[in-house]
Amino acid sequence: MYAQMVETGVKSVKSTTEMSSEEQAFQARIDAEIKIEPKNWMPEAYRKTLIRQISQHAHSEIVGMLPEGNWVTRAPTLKRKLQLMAKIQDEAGHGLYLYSAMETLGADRDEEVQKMHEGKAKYSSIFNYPTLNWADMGTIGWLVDGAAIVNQVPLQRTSYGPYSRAMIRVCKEESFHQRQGYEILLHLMREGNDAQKEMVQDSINRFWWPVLMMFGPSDAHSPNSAQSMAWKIKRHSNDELRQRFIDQTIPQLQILGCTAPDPDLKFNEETGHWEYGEIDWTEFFEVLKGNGPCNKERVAQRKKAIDEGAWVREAAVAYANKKQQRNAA
Ligand code: FAQ
Repeated sequence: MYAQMVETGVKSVKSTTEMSSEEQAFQARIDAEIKIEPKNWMPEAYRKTLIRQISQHAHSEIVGMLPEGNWVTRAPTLKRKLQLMAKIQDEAGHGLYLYSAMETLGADRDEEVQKMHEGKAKYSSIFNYPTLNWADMGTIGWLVDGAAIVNQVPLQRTSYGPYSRAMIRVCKEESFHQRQGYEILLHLMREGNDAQKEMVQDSINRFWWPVLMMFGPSDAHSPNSAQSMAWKIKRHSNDELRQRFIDQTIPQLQILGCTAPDPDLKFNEETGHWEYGEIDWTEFFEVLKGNGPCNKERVAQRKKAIDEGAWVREAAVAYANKKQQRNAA
């Protein structure tokens, strides 16, 4: 029941007695696991929270194409190049489903994209880190898509219908990405020379902590979690999902024959979970403020793509108008 979740975050959640009758009926629908659809009544704050989360998620998919796009021309074989291009195209598709889901809430796509370009809307912190070697393409698939799946599998059951349905397809594709990424690393570790193996370890060392940050601030510092869990937008807390990811990833790391750059990592026999060291939250919040290694470059690249694509959009609109006029004649 939602009232039991109130402790989870730092923003308080309305009790049933503080709710209007409309809000009570809305919450009862959520508690009964009935999806909220675009035409149903919803509190304005629910709509705004969803627009915030879904738009950030969409921006992440679109900006997330850039670090991998950096390696398309340098993929080691034709097969790897084709796989990488297909993966990047999938991420574009995810961005488009998500923008469409967001539009069902009455938000305007151009306005939301503009907010991201002006630094007023966030996208996932992970995409502000550079991709320095080929193994990064494996690490992104394995760890970044892997973390995205752990976060997104519960979102398949999120309370808003269009978001939940978009997540079902996205998760299927992300699972494939995770496997192809892991296969790149396994191949380098099993068939590669010493330099190639070192490249894998170097890549894991750079991405490990930023990937753990993808799940968001710790529960004690997550302002949105309590309300989002009460509304069943989020099904699990940030720390819960981070722990789930670590527990499922360490055995895969061991199979690779690599290590994590965390001296405090140890298995707790009693709890059955891996314990991990302190995350550098100062770094996380700096990245969120726009001061990560690649923030400026990523936003500049997205703006340039939008500006340079203006003629394509104008031509498409002109063509659509011409076709409409012809049909009317
Ligand atoms: N980066 O109160 P909370 C992918 C912000 S998709 C940047 O805990 P919430 C696929 C948060 O927005 C990756 N900002 O917030 C792919 C909030 O700021 P606000 C994206 C972050 O929303 C793979 C503030 O901190 N996935 O990788 C981050 O309840 C490979 C306080 O945080 C999604 O977006 C962060 N890591 O929980 C693509 C999944 N964490 O808005 C290409 C959907 C937190 O109040 C290649 N989103 N913040 O100003 C979610 O599940 C949630 O929004 C969380 C954050 C869990 C990310």
